Amino acid sequence: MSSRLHEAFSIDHLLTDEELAWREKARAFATERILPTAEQDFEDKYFRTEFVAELGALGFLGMHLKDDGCAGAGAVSYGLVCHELEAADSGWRTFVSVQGSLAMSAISKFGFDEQKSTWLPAMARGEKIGCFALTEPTGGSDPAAMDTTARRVGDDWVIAGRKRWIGLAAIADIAVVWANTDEGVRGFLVPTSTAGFTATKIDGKLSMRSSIQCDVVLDDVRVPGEAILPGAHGLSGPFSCLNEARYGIVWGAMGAARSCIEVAIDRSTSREVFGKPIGATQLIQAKLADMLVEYEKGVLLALHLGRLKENGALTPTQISVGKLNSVREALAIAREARTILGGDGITSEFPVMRHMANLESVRTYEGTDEIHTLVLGRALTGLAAFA
Ligand code: TGC
Repeated sequence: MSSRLHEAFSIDHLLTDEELAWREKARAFATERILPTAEQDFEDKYFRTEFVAELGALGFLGMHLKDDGCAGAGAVSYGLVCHELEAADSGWRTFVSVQGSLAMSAISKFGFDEQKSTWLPAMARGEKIGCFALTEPTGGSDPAAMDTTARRVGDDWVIAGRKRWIGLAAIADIAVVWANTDEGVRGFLVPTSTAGFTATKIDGKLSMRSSIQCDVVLDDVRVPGEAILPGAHGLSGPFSCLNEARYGIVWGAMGAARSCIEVAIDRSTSREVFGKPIGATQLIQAKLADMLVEYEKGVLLALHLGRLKENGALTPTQISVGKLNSVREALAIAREARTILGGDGITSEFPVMRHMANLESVRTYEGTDEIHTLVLGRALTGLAAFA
């Protein structure tokens, strides 16, 4: 973190030594491993597979889970790690989210003991990769309308349907697949090597270019009866995993915002126009001040939600407040930072356009701005206005 931003706003005194240690580990990984190639990887659409085991060795995968092999860290520690990873690139916070908050959380919350012992330690080490197949090509906002089905055939289940925007699916070993059954929505653990399972990387993305999102086809994929996640009945199953991922985004998006503010401060003090540093002008200072105010509010909200989560008191409505605010304000900060950088701001010499492009995805996945707005509208009025 730049020293000027740190002096203006630091939450260090509100964090425990353990939380600060997690943050330092993540900051070091982000700085030493992700950042040196972040721009090039974004341009090349290159996913660095070697980081997966490194993230596992650092304890970041499923780090908030208490299961065997997982670090059992607190919610704030996890949030701080998301913050630091996303300050480098949203793609790596997304990786940790999909693996830990979605796939591993689903197994931890709803799995048989044997499913947990088979998958969770290996996933925590980064030896096995998971994905979370909920969203379908017809749209992600209304999972209740999903077309994917699972039907009983003897002791087995046969799953048929299509999924889209599934992070990591093409490199995953195991997919958590959500499907309609005659008893409502259920979750299944599907090894991606199962006949009929196909994952194809989605190309042509101008956002999240160094991370992997896929189309998935489930062509009568046959899995044994014990592939079902016994604890998940209905949509509250996948939604409770989405809560975990959305919580990580509350912290993560503010990390991307921080990176943009740091660059903007640096530019403001080093770039001269009309014979003086642009940061000596009132217009630039007003922009920087507004960015700082929103960043401070966003981080304090994330910390507040983290403490609520640690006390088991965090509600989905509060998560919607955080997800909506963090991503919306991070995008606004990125746009303002770009104006301070002038024309150079559109180049890959600076991380701002990369963050801005990535945040457009973050704004849409895990519940769009519009969905979270309507969740809040429903909480305030008691009236659902989704349809
Ligand atoms: P409704 O159908 O009425 O409720 C179904 C059940 O779910 C419960 N529920 C929740 N439970 C826990 N946490 C939440 N946040 C929950 N929200 C709803 C609800 O209580 C009910 O339970 P039960 O026991 O009565 O059956 O749904 P709703 O009217 O409450 O919600 C409507 C709406 C629009 C809020 C919901 O459909 C929604 O959140 N939509 C957005 C879904 C979304 O975020 N999709 C994007 C997922 S991202 C993705 O799939 C890609 S993964 C990332 C990657 O791979 O890269």
